[in-house]
Amino acid sequence: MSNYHIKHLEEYYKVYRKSVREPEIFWEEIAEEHFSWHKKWDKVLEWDFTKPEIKWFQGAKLNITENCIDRHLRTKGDKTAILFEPNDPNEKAEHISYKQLYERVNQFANVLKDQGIKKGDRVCIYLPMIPELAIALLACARIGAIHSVVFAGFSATALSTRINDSDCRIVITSDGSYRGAKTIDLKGIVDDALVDCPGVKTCLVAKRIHSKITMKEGRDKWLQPLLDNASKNCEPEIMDAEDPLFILYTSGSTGKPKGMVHTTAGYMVYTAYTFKNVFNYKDNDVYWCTADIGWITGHSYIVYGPLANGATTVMFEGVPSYPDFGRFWAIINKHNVNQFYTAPTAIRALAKQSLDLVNQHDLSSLKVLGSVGEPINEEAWHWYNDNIGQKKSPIIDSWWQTETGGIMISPLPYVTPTIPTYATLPLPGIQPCLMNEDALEIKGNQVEGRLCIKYPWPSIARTIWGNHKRYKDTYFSAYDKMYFTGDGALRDAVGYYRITGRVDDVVIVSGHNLGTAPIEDAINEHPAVAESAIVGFPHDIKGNALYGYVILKDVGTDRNHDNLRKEINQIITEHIGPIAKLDKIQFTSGLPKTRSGKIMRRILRKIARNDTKDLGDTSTLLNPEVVQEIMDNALR
Ligand code: 7RM
Repeated sequence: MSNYHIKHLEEYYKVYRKSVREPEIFWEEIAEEHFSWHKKWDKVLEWDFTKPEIKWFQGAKLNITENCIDRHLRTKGDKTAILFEPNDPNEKAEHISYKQLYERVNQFANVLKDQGIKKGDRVCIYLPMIPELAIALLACARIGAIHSVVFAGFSATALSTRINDSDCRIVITSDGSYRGAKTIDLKGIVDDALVDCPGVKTCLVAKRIHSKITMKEGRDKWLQPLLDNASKNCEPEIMDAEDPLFILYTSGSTGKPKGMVHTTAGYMVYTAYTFKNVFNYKDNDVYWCTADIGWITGHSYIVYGPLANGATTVMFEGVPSYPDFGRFWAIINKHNVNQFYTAPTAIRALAKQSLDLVNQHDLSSLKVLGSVGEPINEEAWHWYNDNIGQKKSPIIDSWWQTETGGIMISPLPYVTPTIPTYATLPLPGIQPCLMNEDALEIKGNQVEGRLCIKYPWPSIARTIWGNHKRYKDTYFSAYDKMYFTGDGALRDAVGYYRITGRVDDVVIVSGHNLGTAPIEDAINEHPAVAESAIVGFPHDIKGNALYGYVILKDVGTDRNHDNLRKEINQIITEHIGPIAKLDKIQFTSGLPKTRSGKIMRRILRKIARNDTKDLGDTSTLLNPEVVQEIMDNALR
């Protein structure tokens, strides 16, 4: 018997040791006992981090939707699979049973087939958090098409870049979306994006807000009538273990977004196993992750991980502040949520509100509280623990990445003793290590370094779509035969990990990873901007916010600075999305540069965070005089 569900700390250590000593046997046992396969694998793992090449369960044949849906039908056909809570609290929640999910996924899969979509084709999904979103992912997986979900907060430019990068044939969207009291014209954004996407022949449109939109003849089709006419049966495409399941874009510190490719069997096994253990999910529990399915957290822990376990997973369309800041707590109360998984930025925003908004609601159903996306600060941890968990629900500070596919370092509830701000221990199968500046491993405890992973795990991304070299350069070149995470971490006296944050030019704003370079590229397109540099600085609610230093062209210097700031943020909104707007924009005559022309961001970061006592070594600067000017005019 495999140790699918770990129940106490000693067992964790025992299982962990086994997973390191005999990783293939460890994963093979889990894969054999908990999933259905058309054919078992010939080899559990083949890997080479120098190429890099990673293959799990090679030779196996399966379809992930059979594992997420079909195999639950006999015992759980009437159980709620997806519990949809609409934006408007007065609109009825929708309980979609496993049986209904089966039918709706198959209908959607048949619609995609009718539109000519085949195994291996890329399908772009640009939808709000409505059931069609989860169903669209599963419909793609049913027929072996590769989904590429683009978060519906991204702009038209960001959308078209992603569509073109992976050469999507079709886009699935809706007429619009609800966001609190507002509506958003999603279809209009898609129309703008598709001007630049000659490869897209079809756009399927779900009706959500019933707004007046224009439908382009020959390209745009209403989804619902097609679904209504489609058969509720669709034979699953039998996939190879290593066939791509999806592409999900994540921003890097430089260049265009990276289309991380996740494959089928390993991703399924790992997300299912970690869901069960990290959330201690029991058969009749109601589980809720507040992320958007546009991010990896939604893929792995709203859709695939929960459904692979036959769970009830809540999908919430709205925002935490509508109709008031008590909405999350009202939903927990209404649906008797047992496991709640959210982000520190949301916790901090909610902690600023009156406690009455919490105390009006009965939160006694809660058993596990999760946190993900960025380091959770001690104050937020305690607020969450005291007021939401009433000190009875363990806080699961789970560290992982789009690239890792699933949770990597995390306490297990009722197993691992927690400490605020610590993600604690690696999950079974995960072998983290810390590296120093000289690329040597730092052994022992009470040490700090750059976080790497030494050994493959089943859900690691296999490549960057269309650019394997970039995959190698980004993740496998900094340290020999290691996956480099881009994060710094420390390991304490008992071996617990605390993630200290990014060590590259990615800033996490409200839980969204933002590479600074693409934002700089966007604002440099403003006709008055000569050059710019963006850094992060700490922010009460967002965790980090963005601070831009901008050099204007001569022609721009007489312009009204406040108007320029608005225009710069407008350009960012158009190129990337409103999440990437700058909180502060300082106009300057120069940027501190080394002789080789590199901007010394370290100095700009210190100025932005008002920590200028020791700027460190500035002797290699070409223009040291500009540092004083920037400090004198810094925005506080
Ligand atoms: C799941 C997700 C990945 C980056 C990662 C970290 C940061 C995520 C935590 C965290 C501290 C955590 N994927 N991060 N979780 N930092 N503690 N529990 O967020 O690709 O969008 O972001 O997020 O820097 O590298 S992601």
